Amino acid sequence: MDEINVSSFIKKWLASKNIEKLYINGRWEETKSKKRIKVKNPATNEVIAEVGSASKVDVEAAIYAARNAFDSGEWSKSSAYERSSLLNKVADKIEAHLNEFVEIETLNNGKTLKESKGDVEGAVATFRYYAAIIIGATGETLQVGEPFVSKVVREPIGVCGQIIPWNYPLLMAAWKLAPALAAGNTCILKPSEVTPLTSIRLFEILETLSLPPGVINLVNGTGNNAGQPLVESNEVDKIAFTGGTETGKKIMQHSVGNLKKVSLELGGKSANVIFADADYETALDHATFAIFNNSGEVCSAGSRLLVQKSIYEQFVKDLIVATKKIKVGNGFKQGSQMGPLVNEQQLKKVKAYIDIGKQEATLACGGNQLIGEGYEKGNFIEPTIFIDVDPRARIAQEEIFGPVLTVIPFETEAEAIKIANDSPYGLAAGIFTDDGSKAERVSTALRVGVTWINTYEQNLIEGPWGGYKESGIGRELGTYGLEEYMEVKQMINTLKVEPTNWFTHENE
Ligand code: TXE
Repeated sequence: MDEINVSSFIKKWLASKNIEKLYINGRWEETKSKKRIKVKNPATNEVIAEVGSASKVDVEAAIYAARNAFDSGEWSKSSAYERSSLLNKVADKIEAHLNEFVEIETLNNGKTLKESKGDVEGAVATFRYYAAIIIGATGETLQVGEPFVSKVVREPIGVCGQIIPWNYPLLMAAWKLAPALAAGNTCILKPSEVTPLTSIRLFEILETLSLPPGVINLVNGTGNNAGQPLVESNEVDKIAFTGGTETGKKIMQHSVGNLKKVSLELGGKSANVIFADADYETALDHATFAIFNNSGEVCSAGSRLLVQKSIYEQFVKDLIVATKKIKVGNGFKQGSQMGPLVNEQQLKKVKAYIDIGKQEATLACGGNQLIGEGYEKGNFIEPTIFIDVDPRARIAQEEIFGPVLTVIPFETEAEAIKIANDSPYGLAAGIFTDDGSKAERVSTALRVGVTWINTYEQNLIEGPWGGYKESGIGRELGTYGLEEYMEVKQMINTLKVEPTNWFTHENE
């Protein structure tokens, strides 16, 4: 193992018993299959742990536990105050163990310590946010006219299967668990088999908070063995998924049995539009951040950079200079600004797209895997830029999910909007301009779930997050994210208790 700064606690923890187990009905359980999944450090490709691989039987046990826990009402009918207080305790505990989470995330995902710290802080904030808003949640009384009284209440949906990816492992667990628990649901979390470690640590911490057994369950395993049984089960009332668009489509197909609620946060090919009147230095800085942060493994990465022709040549030159300065290295190493890709499979996918790009456009910088000293056998790749890209080229249309930027010139505002909207995805977009009205016009015209004006990748817990088109269904975060975990019930009462006499009168 690459042991740069890995604390002795983490080394011991990786060899501890819970790593191999699943958390079901309030206990750490051995998998029935006894199978294991090897978990690797992306900076070296060395195996750092072997986690349990759940089979259908294990997943069914978790579903049974979550079903019973929900139906018992102990959690689902508990007071909002009680749930809020629990979520605040989760936040406190994560904060108290912040450094552990940061190290585990960097070791397992490869991202830099700075990036991991941002994620862990984001997880803390998510638990605190839902702890706060659930206290103020209210229903509605409708003015429907006498003799009726109508009130609208929100209730938890039930058993929620939550399937998360590898790019923000702990943060995605928080985005799923916090609103679901706040609303009173019971949960079965299925982390990515590539990055299960921070979820295991999170459940060890949750265990100390004495939730009723079955309210939270953790099933590690592959998509087919552990994910699909959750999706197919008629005892699961909702699936919340973040991951690739193709997997999202499969999940929709497999969930039809009981018409469970499905929310999907999928891929993207987001446009970042730079107008000539933008603050030049700000736009340049955000353009690199938008694509190269988290090694480009971000659903909302600004992977299509649209630059107005009058500044195109200079902007591209400066972009290349800035990109060449990015220090790629082991996430633990001081000074590393961009870590490796998460695994060999992702590296292979990104390299294949670079090869396609070489046929379709001009490679302006990067394009190579990094090997040799400091890179060991890790999945390191240079930040890569293709320029003069045809908006219809594959590298401008398909999600690469790595540090590969496609730069496209445009002349007019109308052309920028047309190119930006020419995508099967619709997650996010950036707009850089000094003209407030233009920013507003473009923002309105774009078919995406989130727009950023003169900034990029600002994820606000208070606001809705999710995509148009093939970027998904439903929203996370904010009150919108809470609503996704609640059913709406209308309760109609009458001030006059009287029969309708519908069938006892002659037809008039
Ligand atoms: O993702 P998957 P993969 C995109 C990105 C990436 C591509 C493939 O383009 O290159 O997807 O990555 C579980 N039933 N994103 O294959 O398959 C799986 O175990 C139920 C974008 O790793 O989507 C994991 O827990 N579950 C994305 C989760 O789905 C299944 C983040 C995500 O894995 C399943 C990650 C099945 N049949 C990748 N098959 C984003 N939107 O941020 C897999 N899973």
